[in-house]
Amino acid sequence: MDRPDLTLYLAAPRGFCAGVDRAIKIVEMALEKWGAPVFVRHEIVHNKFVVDGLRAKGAVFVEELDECPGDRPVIFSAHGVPKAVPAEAERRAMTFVDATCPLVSKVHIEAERHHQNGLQMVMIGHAGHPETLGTMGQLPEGEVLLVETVADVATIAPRNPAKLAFITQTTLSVDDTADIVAALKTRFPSIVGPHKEDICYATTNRQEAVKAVAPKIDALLVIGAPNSSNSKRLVEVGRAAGCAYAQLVQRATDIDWRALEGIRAVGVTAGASAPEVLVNEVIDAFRARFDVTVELVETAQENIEFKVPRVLREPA
Ligand code: 0CH
Ligand code: SF4
Repeated sequence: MDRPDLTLYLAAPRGFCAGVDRAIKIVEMALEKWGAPVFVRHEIVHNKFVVDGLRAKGAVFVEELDECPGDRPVIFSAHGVPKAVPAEAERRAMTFVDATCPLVSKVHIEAERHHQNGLQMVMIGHAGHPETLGTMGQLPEGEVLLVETVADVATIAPRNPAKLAFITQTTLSVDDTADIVAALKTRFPSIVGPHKEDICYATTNRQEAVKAVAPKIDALLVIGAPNSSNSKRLVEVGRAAGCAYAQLVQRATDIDWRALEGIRAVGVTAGASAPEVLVNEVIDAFRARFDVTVELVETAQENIEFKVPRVLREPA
Protein backbone atom coordinates (compact mmCIF):
# COMPACT_ATOMS: atom_id res chain seq x y z
CA MET A 1 0.00 0.00 0.00
CA ASP A 2 1.28 3.47 -0.91
CA ARG A 3 1.82 5.65 2.11
CA PRO A 4 0.69 9.28 1.81
CA ASP A 5 3.36 12.00 1.75
CA LEU A 6 3.83 13.98 4.94
CA THR A 7 6.20 16.78 5.87
CA LEU A 8 7.11 16.68 9.56
CA TYR A 9 8.35 20.05 10.78
CA LEU A 10 10.51 19.49 13.82
CA ALA A 11 10.75 22.53 16.06
CA ALA A 12 14.12 23.55 17.51
CA PRO A 13 14.81 24.26 20.30
CA ARG A 14 12.62 21.56 21.86
CA GLY A 15 12.92 19.12 24.74
CA PHE A 16 15.33 19.16 27.66
CA CYS A 17 16.52 22.52 28.98
CA ALA A 18 19.64 23.07 31.08
CA GLY A 19 17.66 22.99 34.35
CA VAL A 20 16.05 19.64 33.54
CA ASP A 21 19.33 18.17 32.39
CA ARG A 22 20.94 19.21 35.66
CA ALA A 23 18.06 17.96 37.83
CA ILE A 24 18.10 14.49 36.27
CA LYS A 25 21.89 14.37 36.54
CA ILE A 26 21.61 15.25 40.24
CA VAL A 27 19.38 12.22 40.91
CA GLU A 28 21.64 9.92 38.88
CA MET A 29 24.79 11.18 40.61
CA ALA A 30 23.16 10.94 44.03
CA LEU A 31 22.30 7.30 43.32
CA GLU A 32 25.91 6.66 42.30
CA LYS A 33 27.28 8.43 45.35
CA TRP A 34 24.96 7.17 48.07
CA GLY A 35 23.38 4.06 46.49
CA ALA A 36 19.64 3.29 46.51
CA PRO A 37 17.25 4.35 47.76
CA VAL A 38 17.54 8.07 47.18
CA PHE A 39 14.31 9.96 47.91
CA VAL A 40 13.03 12.68 45.58
CA ARG A 41 10.46 15.20 46.81
CA HIS A 42 7.97 15.60 43.92
CA GLU A 43 8.61 14.37 40.34
CA ILE A 44 12.15 15.59 39.63
CA VAL A 45 10.72 16.95 36.37
CA HIS A 46 7.17 16.47 35.10
CA ASN A 47 7.70 13.45 32.89
CA LYS A 48 6.54 9.91 33.58
CA PHE A 49 9.18 8.35 31.32
CA VAL A 50 11.99 10.16 33.18
CA VAL A 51 10.50 9.39 36.60
CA ASP A 52 9.96 5.70 35.78
CA GLY A 53 13.55 5.45 34.52
CA LEU A 54 14.96 6.92 37.73
CA ARG A 55 12.63 4.81 39.87
CA ALA A 56 14.04 1.71 38.17
CA LYS A 57 17.52 2.85 39.27
CA GLY A 58 16.44 3.22 42.91
CA ALA A 59 14.90 6.68 43.25
CA VAL A 60 11.79 6.84 45.46
CA PHE A 61 9.37 9.66 44.62
CA VAL A 62 7.30 11.22 47.39
CA GLU A 63 5.27 14.43 47.65
CA GLU A 64 6.32 15.61 51.10
CA LEU A 65 9.45 15.52 53.20
CA ASP A 66 7.69 13.76 56.07
CA GLU A 67 7.43 10.69 53.81
CA CYS A 68 11.25 10.44 53.75
CA PRO A 69 13.27 8.56 56.37
CA GLY A 70 15.85 10.70 58.14
CA ASP A 71 18.76 8.46 57.22
CA ARG A 72 18.51 8.55 53.41
CA PRO A 73 19.38 11.44 51.08
CA VAL A 74 16.55 13.49 49.60
CA ILE A 75 16.52 15.63 46.47
CA PHE A 76 14.22 18.59 45.87
CA SER A 77 12.73 18.82 42.38
CA ALA A 78 13.68 21.29 39.61
CA HIS A 79 10.56 23.38 40.31
CA GLY A 80 11.82 24.64 43.68
CA VAL A 81 10.54 24.30 47.23
CA PRO A 82 9.18 26.63 49.91
CA LYS A 83 11.81 27.77 52.40
CA ALA A 84 10.22 25.61 55.08
CA VAL A 85 11.32 22.44 53.26
CA PRO A 86 15.14 22.77 53.45
CA ALA A 87 14.66 24.25 56.94
CA GLU A 88 12.86 21.09 58.05
CA ALA A 89 15.48 18.86 56.35
CA GLU A 90 18.17 20.73 58.28
CA ARG A 91 16.25 20.41 61.52
CA ARG A 92 16.09 16.64 60.94
CA ALA A 93 19.82 16.63 60.05
CA MET A 94 19.04 14.99 56.69
CA THR A 95 21.35 14.84 53.69
CA PHE A 96 19.60 16.82 50.95
CA VAL A 97 20.45 18.16 47.51
CA ASP A 98 18.44 20.97 45.98
CA ALA A 99 17.81 20.41 42.25
CA THR A 100 15.87 23.68 41.90
CA CYS A 101 16.81 25.19 38.53
CA PRO A 102 19.17 28.14 39.04
CA LEU A 103 16.75 30.26 36.99
CA VAL A 104 13.98 29.48 39.49
CA SER A 105 16.35 30.21 42.40
CA LYS A 106 17.05 33.57 40.77
CA VAL A 107 13.35 34.42 41.09
CA HIS A 108 13.41 33.31 44.74
CA ILE A 109 16.28 35.74 45.35
CA GLU A 110 14.43 38.56 43.56
CA ALA A 111 11.40 38.00 45.81
CA GLU A 112 13.58 38.06 48.92
CA ARG A 113 15.29 41.28 47.81
CA HIS A 114 12.03 43.12 47.14
CA HIS A 115 10.66 41.91 50.46
CA GLN A 116 13.70 43.27 52.27
CA ASN A 117 13.13 46.59 50.51
CA GLY A 118 9.64 46.68 52.03
CA LEU A 119 7.70 45.77 48.89
CA GLN A 120 4.79 43.37 48.78
CA MET A 121 4.99 40.91 45.89
CA VAL A 122 2.58 40.03 43.12
CA MET A 123 3.35 36.66 41.57
CA ILE A 124 2.08 35.82 38.09
CA GLY A 125 1.71 32.06 38.07
CA HIS A 126 -0.61 29.06 38.23
CA ALA A 127 -2.25 28.28 41.58
CA GLY A 128 -1.13 24.97 43.04
CA HIS A 129 1.80 24.49 40.66
CA PRO A 130 4.91 23.39 42.59
CA GLU A 131 7.01 26.27 41.25
CA THR A 132 4.38 28.81 42.37
CA LEU A 133 4.13 27.14 45.78
CA GLY A 134 7.93 27.13 46.08
CA THR A 135 8.36 30.76 45.04
CA MET A 136 5.48 32.04 47.19
CA GLY A 137 6.92 29.97 50.02
CA GLN A 138 10.11 32.06 50.03
CA LEU A 139 8.26 34.81 51.88
CA PRO A 140 5.94 34.86 54.89
CA GLU A 141 2.24 34.16 54.36
CA GLY A 142 0.41 37.15 52.81
CA GLU A 143 3.55 38.74 51.36
CA VAL A 144 2.92 37.30 47.88
CA LEU A 145 -0.38 37.90 46.05
CA LEU A 146 -1.05 35.47 43.21
CA VAL A 147 -2.53 36.53 39.88
CA GLU A 148 -3.27 33.99 37.17
CA THR A 149 -5.14 36.13 34.64
CA VAL A 150 -5.66 39.73 33.52
CA ALA A 151 -9.03 39.64 35.34
CA ASP A 152 -7.28 38.74 38.62
CA VAL A 153 -5.32 42.01 38.50
CA ALA A 154 -8.51 43.94 39.31
CA THR A 155 -9.29 41.79 42.35
CA ILE A 156 -6.06 41.86 44.39
CA ALA A 157 -5.95 44.10 47.45
CA PRO A 158 -2.35 45.05 48.24
CA ARG A 159 -1.43 46.63 51.57
CA ASN A 160 0.00 49.69 49.85
CA PRO A 161 -0.51 49.96 46.06
CA ALA A 162 2.56 52.21 45.84
CA LYS A 163 4.87 49.57 47.34
CA LEU A 164 4.60 46.58 45.06
CA ALA A 165 6.88 44.41 42.93
CA PHE A 166 6.08 41.52 40.61
CA ILE A 167 7.69 38.20 39.79
CA THR A 168 6.56 35.36 37.54
CA GLN A 169 6.69 31.61 37.13
CA THR A 170 9.42 30.68 34.64
CA THR A 171 7.26 28.52 32.37
CA LEU A 172 4.37 30.83 31.45
CA SER A 173 3.07 31.92 28.06
CA VAL A 174 5.19 34.91 27.03
CA ASP A 175 2.25 36.63 25.31
CA ASP A 176 -0.36 36.03 28.05
CA THR A 177 2.13 37.21 30.67
CA ALA A 178 2.84 40.42 28.74
CA ASP A 179 -0.91 41.19 28.94
CA ILE A 180 -0.96 40.57 32.70
CA VAL A 181 2.15 42.72 33.24
CA ALA A 182 0.53 45.51 31.21
CA ALA A 183 -2.61 45.29 33.35
CA LEU A 184 -0.52 45.41 36.54
CA LYS A 185 1.35 48.49 35.31
CA THR A 186 -1.92 50.21 34.44
CA ARG A 187 -3.45 49.56 37.86
CA PHE A 188 -0.20 50.02 39.85
CA PRO A 189 1.98 52.51 37.90
CA SER A 190 4.84 52.33 40.42
CA ILE A 191 5.07 48.51 40.49
CA VAL A 192 8.66 47.31 40.28
CA GLY A 193 9.66 44.24 38.26
CA PRO A 194 12.17 42.55 36.02
CA HIS A 195 12.84 44.01 32.56
CA LYS A 196 9.98 41.95 31.03
CA GLU A 197 9.12 38.97 33.28
CA ASP A 198 10.95 35.94 34.74
CA ILE A 199 10.08 33.50 31.96
CA CYS A 200 13.26 31.56 31.21
CA TYR A 201 15.22 31.31 27.97
CA ALA A 202 14.07 27.70 27.36
CA THR A 203 10.36 28.49 27.73
CA THR A 204 10.73 31.54 25.48
CA ASN A 205 12.72 29.71 22.80
CA ARG A 206 10.33 26.72 22.64
CA GLN A 207 7.35 29.06 22.23
CA GLU A 208 9.13 31.03 19.48
CA ALA A 209 9.89 27.81 17.58
CA VAL A 210 6.22 26.78 17.74
CA LYS A 211 5.21 30.17 16.33
CA ALA A 212 7.59 29.65 13.41
CA VAL A 213 6.24 26.15 12.71
CA ALA A 214 2.52 26.98 13.09
CA PRO A 215 1.91 28.63 9.68
CA LYS A 216 3.33 25.58 7.88
CA ILE A 217 1.24 22.84 9.47
CA ASP A 218 -2.22 21.22 9.70
CA ALA A 219 -1.59 19.78 13.16
CA LEU A 220 0.83 20.20 16.05
CA LEU A 221 1.89 17.53 18.50
CA VAL A 222 3.61 18.60 21.71
CA ILE A 223 5.36 15.80 23.53
CA GLY A 224 4.96 16.39 27.24
CA ALA A 225 3.07 15.47 30.38
CA PRO A 226 -0.38 16.73 31.39
CA ASN A 227 1.14 18.27 34.56
CA SER A 228 3.94 20.02 32.67
CA SER A 229 3.21 23.74 32.62
CA ASN A 230 5.71 24.64 29.90
CA SER A 231 4.46 21.81 27.66
CA LYS A 232 0.82 22.85 28.02
CA ARG A 233 1.80 26.41 27.13
CA LEU A 234 3.29 25.13 23.85
CA VAL A 235 -0.11 23.66 22.90
CA GLU A 236 -1.78 27.00 23.66
CA VAL A 237 0.85 28.92 21.70
CA GLY A 238 0.28 26.59 18.73
CA ARG A 239 -3.48 27.19 18.85
CA ALA A 240 -3.06 30.95 19.27
CA ALA A 241 -0.74 30.95 16.24
CA GLY A 242 -3.53 29.48 14.13
CA CYS A 243 -3.04 25.74 14.41
CA ALA A 244 -6.58 24.34 14.75
CA TYR A 245 -5.39 20.93 15.94
CA ALA A 246 -2.73 21.13 18.66
CA GLN A 247 -2.44 18.24 21.05
CA LEU A 248 -0.31 17.22 24.02
CA VAL A 249 0.91 13.60 23.80
CA GLN A 250 3.01 11.78 26.36
CA ARG A 251 4.36 9.41 23.72
CA ALA A 252 3.50 7.79 20.36
CA THR A 253 0.74 5.56 21.75
CA ASP A 254 -1.25 8.72 22.67
CA ILE A 255 -1.49 9.93 19.06
CA ASP A 256 -5.07 10.05 17.76
CA TRP A 257 -4.46 8.90 14.18
CA ARG A 258 -8.08 9.39 13.13
CA ALA A 259 -7.84 13.08 14.03
CA LEU A 260 -4.77 13.30 11.77
CA GLU A 261 -6.40 11.69 8.72
CA GLY A 262 -5.77 13.65 5.54
CA ILE A 263 -3.03 15.91 6.97
CA ARG A 264 -0.03 16.75 4.80
CA ALA A 265 2.11 18.65 7.28
CA VAL A 266 2.56 18.11 11.00
CA GLY A 267 4.58 20.03 13.56
CA VAL A 268 6.37 18.22 16.37
CA THR A 269 7.91 19.74 19.47
CA ALA A 270 8.62 18.67 23.03
CA GLY A 271 8.36 20.39 26.40
CA ALA A 272 11.45 21.10 28.49
CA SER A 273 10.96 17.91 30.51
CA ALA A 274 10.37 15.52 27.57
CA PRO A 275 13.31 13.35 26.50
CA GLU A 276 14.42 13.15 22.87
CA VAL A 277 13.81 9.34 22.74
CA LEU A 278 10.10 10.13 22.87
CA VAL A 279 10.47 12.57 19.98
CA ASN A 280 12.16 9.83 17.96
CA GLU A 281 9.42 7.39 18.94
CA VAL A 282 6.79 9.83 17.59
CA ILE A 283 8.73 10.38 14.35
CA ASP A 284 9.01 6.60 13.86
CA ALA A 285 5.26 6.22 14.41
CA PHE A 286 4.68 8.75 11.59
CA ARG A 287 7.17 6.94 9.36
CA ALA A 288 5.18 3.72 9.81
CA ARG A 289 2.07 5.40 8.38
CA PHE A 290 3.35 8.10 6.01
CA ASP A 291 6.16 8.74 3.57
CA VAL A 292 7.81 11.29 5.85
CA THR A 293 10.13 14.16 5.01
CA VAL A 294 11.55 15.75 8.15
CA GLU A 295 12.32 19.48 8.07
CA LEU A 296 13.99 21.23 10.97
CA VAL A 297 12.62 24.67 11.90
CA GLU A 298 15.28 26.19 14.11
CA THR A 299 14.69 29.61 15.64
CA ALA A 300 17.53 29.64 18.20
CA GLN A 301 20.52 27.66 19.38
CA GLU A 302 21.05 26.88 23.04
CA ASN A 303 24.34 26.18 24.75
CA ILE A 304 23.53 26.82 28.39
CA GLU A 305 24.69 24.30 30.96
CA PHE A 306 24.33 24.36 34.75
CA LYS A 307 26.80 22.70 37.11
CA VAL A 308 25.54 20.15 39.61
CA PRO A 309 26.00 21.08 43.31
CA ARG A 310 29.51 20.63 44.66
CA VAL A 311 28.56 17.82 47.06
CA LEU A 312 27.98 15.59 44.02
CA ARG A 313 31.22 16.59 42.32
CA GLU A 314 33.30 15.60 45.35
CA PRO A 315 34.33 11.97 45.85
CA ALA A 316 32.24 9.98 48.35
O1 0CH B 1 6.77 23.21 33.13
P1 0CH B 1 6.74 22.78 34.54
O2 0CH B 1 7.13 23.87 35.49
O3 0CH B 1 5.41 22.19 34.95
O4 0CH B 1 7.83 21.66 34.81
P2 0CH B 1 8.48 20.53 33.92
O5 0CH B 1 7.54 20.03 32.88
O6 0CH B 1 9.00 19.52 34.88
O7 0CH B 1 9.68 21.23 33.17
C1 0CH B 1 10.82 21.65 33.82
C2 0CH B 1 10.71 23.01 34.40
C3 0CH B 1 11.08 23.02 35.85
C4 0CH B 1 11.01 24.34 36.55
O8 0CH B 1 11.11 25.46 35.74
FE1 SF4 C 1 15.14 26.13 34.36
FE2 SF4 C 1 13.66 27.16 32.41
FE3 SF4 C 1 14.23 24.61 32.41
FE4 SF4 C 1 12.58 25.58 34.23
S1 SF4 C 1 12.22 25.47 32.03
S2 SF4 C 1 14.20 24.10 34.56
S3 SF4 C 1 13.50 27.60 34.60
S4 SF4 C 1 15.72 26.30 32.22
